[in-house]
Amino acid sequence: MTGTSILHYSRNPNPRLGLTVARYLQAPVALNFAEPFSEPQAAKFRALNPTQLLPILEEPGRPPLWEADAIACRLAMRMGSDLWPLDDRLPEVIRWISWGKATFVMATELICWEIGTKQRYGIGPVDWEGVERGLGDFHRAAAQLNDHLGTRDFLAGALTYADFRMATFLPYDHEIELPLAPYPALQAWLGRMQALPFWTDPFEGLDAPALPPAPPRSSYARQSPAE
Ligand SMILES: N[C@@H](CCC(=O)N[C@@H](CS)C(=O)NCC(=O)O)C(=O)O
Repeated sequence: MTGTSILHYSRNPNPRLGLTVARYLQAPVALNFAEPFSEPQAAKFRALNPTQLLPILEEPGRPPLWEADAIACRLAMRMGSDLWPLDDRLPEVIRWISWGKATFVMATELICWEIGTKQRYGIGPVDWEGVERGLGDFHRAAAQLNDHLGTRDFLAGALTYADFRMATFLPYDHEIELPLAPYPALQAWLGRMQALPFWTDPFEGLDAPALPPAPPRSSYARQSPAE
């Protein structure tokens, strides 16, 4: 392949996931911090991805690739990495990606949206009923993951992209404060993820402005009906 590939990312969860995987794999891609909804970048990003969302991978001679999972697959293929194994192990990896997105990832995304993103950008008050629903789904999925991870280090035995995907929203836990305490095997797995290169800080050495901080939890604590 000739020319330079470009991975467009931001500090938000899915672009962060794409960036973490690219850096973990040491993929030969230029890393571009993007603001796809701001002028004058919006038109360019609309052309790359009709949703304008990140991450997006531009590769010479190929159409732009968007969706973090597809980008991770592509980069792992290019690097010949078992992070996305192209053999008998693949269905197991797909199973955890698919199950995770419908359960654990979706629950953590909902909580992160209400308590992290909405508050960070002043989009609106916390929908506490939504958070309660998210927490119910979180506990169901976390219990299942905890059982599964009690007997193995990673979801499919060895580390794969399914682990990265399952943990998409966990780097934001300092803001969203998930109730992880009842799930020691899940916490131990998260510790193993945090020990991976670039997991804790995929932005190391990059020119990527910090996200606006989410306001302290105390500033939008849930009001009781009487208040
Ligand atoms: N399903 C998509 C979701 C992409 C997405 O929602 N990206 C959001 C951040 S999580 C985005 O690009 N927001 C604008 C930004 O970060 O500037 C994927 O997995 O890649």
